[in-house]
Amino acid sequence: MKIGIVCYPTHGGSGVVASELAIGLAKKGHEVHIISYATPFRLRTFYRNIFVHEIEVATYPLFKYPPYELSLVTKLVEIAETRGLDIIHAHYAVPHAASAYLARQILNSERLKTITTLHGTDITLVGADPSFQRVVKFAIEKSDGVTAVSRYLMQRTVEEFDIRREIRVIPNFVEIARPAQNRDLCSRETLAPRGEKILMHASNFRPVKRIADVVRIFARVRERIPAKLVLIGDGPERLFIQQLVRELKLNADVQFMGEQDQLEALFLCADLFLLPSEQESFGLTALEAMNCGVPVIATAIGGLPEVITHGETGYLFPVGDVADMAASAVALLTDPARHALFRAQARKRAEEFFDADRIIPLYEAFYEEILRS
Ligand code: GMT
Repeated sequence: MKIGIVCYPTHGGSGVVASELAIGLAKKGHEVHIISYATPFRLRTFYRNIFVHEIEVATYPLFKYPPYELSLVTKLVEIAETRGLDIIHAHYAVPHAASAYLARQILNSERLKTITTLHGTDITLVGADPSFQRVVKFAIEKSDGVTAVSRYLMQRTVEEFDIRREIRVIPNFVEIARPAQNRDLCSRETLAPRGEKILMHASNFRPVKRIADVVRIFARVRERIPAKLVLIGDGPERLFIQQLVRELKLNADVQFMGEQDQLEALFLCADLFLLPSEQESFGLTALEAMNCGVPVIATAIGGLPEVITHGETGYLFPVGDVADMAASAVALLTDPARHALFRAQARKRAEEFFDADRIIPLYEAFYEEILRS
């Protein structure tokens, strides 16, 4: 198949999933065209069968807001025509699903199909905003196929947008072999020179991630056991979090790593991953941590219970329950036998349910089904 994948190039989960899907499809011989405003960070090396097309967004003094979605439509029309695309697969509904719809209308092609994958905030935060709601609903209804990354997100979309069509659940996935390829890059001694326990968090540092809770959980853990906190990522909350770390006098034990392209190299050093988000449609970083054999303490919200099994691969608590999250972290980190069991179970769950080799064929089968319909 010839597949055009539209995605954001940044470190967010939707761009990661789109890039990894492109790599998986290209390996299986499909021709994949990535359409994005920059090269997604995971596609900066050359892959056979992957072609990256950057969208040039026209600016003009009249435009306070350059019309990205229209430049995207133009690029989609050009690529679909010149490369003979079978499918345009839009990752993140806003505005990609609407742009894909418009491109297909312009091309007036029976053959070309559009698929939208919903990732989370495109439904729960951005898409539900009154300024986008009607367009998102329309674009979901008009896509030839729609997928959601968790059962939670599928149900939430149906309720929020009163959707009556099928939304196929295809969960996010990980490359099972990747941790082994990165094993030598991990250096525990650098992050925790006195053998302290290593807690980690990775995100886009937005309020929805509740990183202040990460810091407060860590503060309680460190009162009980020697520990270090590694914070990966960047975003609007970073300065506030740095201030909180200073106020709690944790500077010496908290390391800000900024954005990282390959999380596995760091996750392999971790003893515990923290994800106390207010909303999370899936929690890709939690799965990436589990793939490295790291148990996760998270909130029992959104799609996280579909990824993390409470009491087996980590623990789930209500949003803001810092005390219980910290207590369970201490209990797990001070019980070597249970910690080793959770590590093994986390990795096993990633392997059994979220292996790229199992999930990418679900996308292929969905493409084929849509092309036949
Ligand atoms: O986490 C974010 O806010 C970024 C966002 C994105 O689209 O990049 O993440 C969403 O999509 C990820 C990939 O499917 C999911 O793993 C995240 O759970 C989801 N984020 C939220 O729902 C808050």
